[in-house]
Amino acid sequence: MPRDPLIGLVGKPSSGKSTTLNSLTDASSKVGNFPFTTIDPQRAIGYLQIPCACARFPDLSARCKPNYGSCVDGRRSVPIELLDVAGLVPGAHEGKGLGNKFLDDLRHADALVHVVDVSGCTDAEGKATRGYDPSQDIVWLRSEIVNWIQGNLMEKWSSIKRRHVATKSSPVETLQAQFSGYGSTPSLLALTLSRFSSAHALGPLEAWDEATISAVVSAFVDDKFPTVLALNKIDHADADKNIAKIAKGRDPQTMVLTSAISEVFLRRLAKQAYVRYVEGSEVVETREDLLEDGVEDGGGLREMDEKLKTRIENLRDMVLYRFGSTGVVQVLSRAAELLGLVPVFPVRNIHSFGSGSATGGGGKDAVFRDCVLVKKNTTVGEVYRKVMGDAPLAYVETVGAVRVSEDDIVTSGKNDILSFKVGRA
Ligand SMILES: Nc1nc2c(ncn2[C@@H]2O[C@H](COP(=O)(O)OP(=O)(O)O)[C@@H](O)[C@H]2O)c(=O)[nH]1
Ligand SMILES: [Mg+2]
Repeated sequence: MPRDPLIGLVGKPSSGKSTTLNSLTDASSKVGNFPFTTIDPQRAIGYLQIPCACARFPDLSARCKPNYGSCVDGRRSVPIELLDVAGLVPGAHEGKGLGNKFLDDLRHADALVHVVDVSGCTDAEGKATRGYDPSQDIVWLRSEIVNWIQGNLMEKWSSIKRRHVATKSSPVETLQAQFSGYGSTPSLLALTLSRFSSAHALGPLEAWDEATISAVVSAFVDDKFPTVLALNKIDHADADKNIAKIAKGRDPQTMVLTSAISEVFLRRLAKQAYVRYVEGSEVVETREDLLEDGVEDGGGLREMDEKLKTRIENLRDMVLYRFGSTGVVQVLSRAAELLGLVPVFPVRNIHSFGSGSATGGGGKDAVFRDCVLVKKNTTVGEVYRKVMGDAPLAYVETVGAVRVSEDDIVTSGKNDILSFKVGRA
């Protein structure tokens, strides 16, 4: 059965992992008691913003009442699990810091967010300094992961080799036996190995030298752990030159500029009724702004003292107007894009899109109560087993009561609204 996708936050101490996690999980959109809210202190539920299925049908938005998360004007916040992988320092794979403990946590992650302190005010160990070059962190952190996996492999390499030859296994079979603990699949490994062109042919596995093994492990890490860089602390004056250096020659899709502390601050002020803030946007309104716009009683917002007003002004100038937002919400969207996550909307009734029950507080007119996130290339049948377990499946319908096959790959906008009929066909 496919697991729920899990996004791991990595980065050296004091880069801002906990702040980023808090900024993403302390959402006002958190309604209902999500069952996994307190699995352990490192795990939390963030909210991924996606276009909701209700937006495709006129007049349905008002009746869209998610069981978990929220939906505002067709923008839906869907719960997604986050893991704070703390304690990563140079030398971790040899046991420095928390050592292999966090590397073991990593196994469960589908994508990584590497939180980088771009202010240059913390060194590789996370100690306070000035003028540190954060592009180094990107290099060493990745090599820690590669070295960890390679180290585990090299320890057993001679017996792996012997078994490979004796059982006449394919390279994918042999590697899958070694890498399944990191969440590999045969198709992922086939993809990884296909990256080596005939010009850089790998040759038979039993003849691989250490450099070849290293290249294979490195390619596997890229495929298994797609990574978004969250260049954090952009509110700091030293950030600009460091960002420019890191951005050079990188795919911009894998990079987001963030100020996690600003997001935490804005959400707190909104909760205390000092501002109106649309999470993840550049829109912050104070009582004065609203009064100016003719909103009665300033929208009921509270008066701020001069100090607080100045902080808001600075935050607008340094972060929101310069970068368009605090960036943290985009971090999750980017990670979801890298993973190719597809939101699927299981409904009881394919005509009304209702759940057919009045439980859960949404009323019996509520539509699109459920949304599950699945990885790309997931089939309709796999979604069924994830949602309904082992019960026998009679047939599946999508919009217009059109039958869909269990083997169809779910695709956004095509067959992502599904009604499962339990029983014998
Ligand atoms: N200036 C600035 N400081 C931040 C930002 N995010 C986190 N910090 C500060 O960096 C320090 C370490 O943050 P923390 O989240 O505990 O880092 P962790 O060790 O990676 O979990 C704290 O003092 C935070 O207040 C940010 O966006 N801007
Ligand atoms: Mg922390």
